[in-house]
Amino acid sequence: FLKNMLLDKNFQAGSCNVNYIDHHPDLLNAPQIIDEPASGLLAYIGEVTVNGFHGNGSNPKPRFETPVKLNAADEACPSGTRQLLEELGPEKFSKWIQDQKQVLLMDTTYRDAHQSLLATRIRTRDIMQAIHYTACKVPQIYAFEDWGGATFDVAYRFLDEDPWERLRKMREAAPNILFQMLTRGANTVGYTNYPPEVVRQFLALAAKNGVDVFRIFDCLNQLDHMTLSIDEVRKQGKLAETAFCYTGDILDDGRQKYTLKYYTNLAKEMEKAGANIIAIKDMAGLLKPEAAYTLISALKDAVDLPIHLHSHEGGGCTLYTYAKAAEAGVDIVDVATSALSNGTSQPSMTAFIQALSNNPRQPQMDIEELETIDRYWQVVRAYYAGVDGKMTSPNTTVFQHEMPGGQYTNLRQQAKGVGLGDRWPEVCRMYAKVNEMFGDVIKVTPSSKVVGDMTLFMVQNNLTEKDIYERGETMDFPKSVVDFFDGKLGVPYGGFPEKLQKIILRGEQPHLETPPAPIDQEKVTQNMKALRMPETEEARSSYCIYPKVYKDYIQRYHQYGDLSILDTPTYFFGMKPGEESWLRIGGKMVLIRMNYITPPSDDGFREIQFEVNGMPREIRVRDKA
Ligand code: 3PY
Ligand code: ZN
Repeated sequence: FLKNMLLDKNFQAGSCNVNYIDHHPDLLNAPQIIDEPASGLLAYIGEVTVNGFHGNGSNPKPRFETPVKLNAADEACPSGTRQLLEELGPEKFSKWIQDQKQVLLMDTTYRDAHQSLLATRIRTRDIMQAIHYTACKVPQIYAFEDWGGATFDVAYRFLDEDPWERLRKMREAAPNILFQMLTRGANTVGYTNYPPEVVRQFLALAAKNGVDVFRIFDCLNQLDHMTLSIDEVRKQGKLAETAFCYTGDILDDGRQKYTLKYYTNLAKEMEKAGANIIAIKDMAGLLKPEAAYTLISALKDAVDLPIHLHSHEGGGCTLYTYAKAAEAGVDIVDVATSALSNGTSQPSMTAFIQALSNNPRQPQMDIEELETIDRYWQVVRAYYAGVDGKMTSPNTTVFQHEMPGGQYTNLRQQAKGVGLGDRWPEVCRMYAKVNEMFGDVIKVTPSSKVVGDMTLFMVQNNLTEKDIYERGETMDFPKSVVDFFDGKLGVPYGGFPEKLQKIILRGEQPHLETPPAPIDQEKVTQNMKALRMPETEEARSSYCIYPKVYKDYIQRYHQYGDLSILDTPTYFFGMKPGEESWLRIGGKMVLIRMNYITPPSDDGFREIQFEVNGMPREIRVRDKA
């Protein structure tokens, strides 16, 4: 009876009362058929329990604290910057920004903070427990940076999630605060240049699904790689924030490739190209306090646009830098919830607010609410311990190697993967050397990956700069390095170092002006049909940008169903015998219980018995250990 009761549609919908059984005697009859959608989920839970996440070996499921419930389900969000943008339009809105006395805050918790600390792994489910509450209780936040950068491919690649779906869900939960995304100019959210129609379609869809502000940058600060995106964003009636990447040190006489004039000229060109906001993208956290004061003061004179400062805490000076930036008149700074701040991430939002006490530019918002929200993230961060670089203290070596915050932990992980874990300081020194060999380039995705790949190549093979110049013509350089010198990402400021370029391209001429090949849309349609992909424009855009990643995601989706409904500990670790979990599948509540797992049989399979709404279900999983 209990099983039938649990399977009953009205019971599942919650519309039954204590007399229910009197009116439904049929529930006392034979068991009902169990929903099929659970099959894929059981297969996934079985697989991750036995073989670990992505087959990386099973780990005992830790006991996690229960995060504080951020409950504002019955509240409507007060109006915020999004309504203001709708009312004023982009031009007047950017004037409104400039008129604000307080420094405005962009909260990067949902994008760069976890990209920099947790390999971009925070799942939609965990975001959704916080975003509505935050939008309701702290509606003074200028924007959430919550999409783009690495969140797009990581969602498909490692989280079995659809990034478009994430965007729509967040939009519904936080309709009042601007959503900002990071887009890499002609690379959008990928690592290579895409044809114009792919870039335009992607941006138009991002706008349609909920992005209001687009931070557009190019990894070599090449403005002509950004203009098409600026044009499309403006066409969509959204805000074009153009970012120049900051590297070097404008106040260091010994580092005068990227001068104050270089940056102010770039900002002027960006203003002419149609930017609504200028961002300083200090991806490695190299901008020191006095330099920030000088740079921001000069930018305020050079352009009539809001100045938005993005930096990382890596070296430990950034909160101080932000204070000097505030003094110089910066309009917006990027901060994150404390639990996901510092290390290689942004400075803490509440620390910044506190630091500006008694300063007329102090942001005014409910600090206690921000602290409550932060308590939620303190617990949730623990789910991601497996990818957490646990960079908690300042690391001033960043001023030598200049690795972007988002790259540091990744490259360290990669170095460990190829056996260079205990040679990490050497890797950092080599990174700086490679940068010098490349002519001092801007290092940010994807150019930072090129420098990183060359670095690992040289350390792994015990090569020196001299070896490259003497024997380089016989070496097989990483593909990203060859492509870079072939001009696939564009031309670095000041050009390529010719001698090295000749060696790497083995004397061939670079293909500097070759535009990316147009996409055969007919073929795309055929492939999408054959692979049973959804017939949506968003699916097409994802497939054009990431054909393999998207194909793999769809295959796993067909195999397992929607895995985003699993709680994060279950998604990463599976279940333990005796554990139960309520899931909402297709609008119905389903209770899954794991009863037992057998040891591997002679043929290497384990049997797992589950109960789904009280009905036993057995599956077999091959133990790959
Ligand atoms: C990205 O491109 O994802 C970045 O965060 C660069 O800093
Ligand atoms: Zn960043």
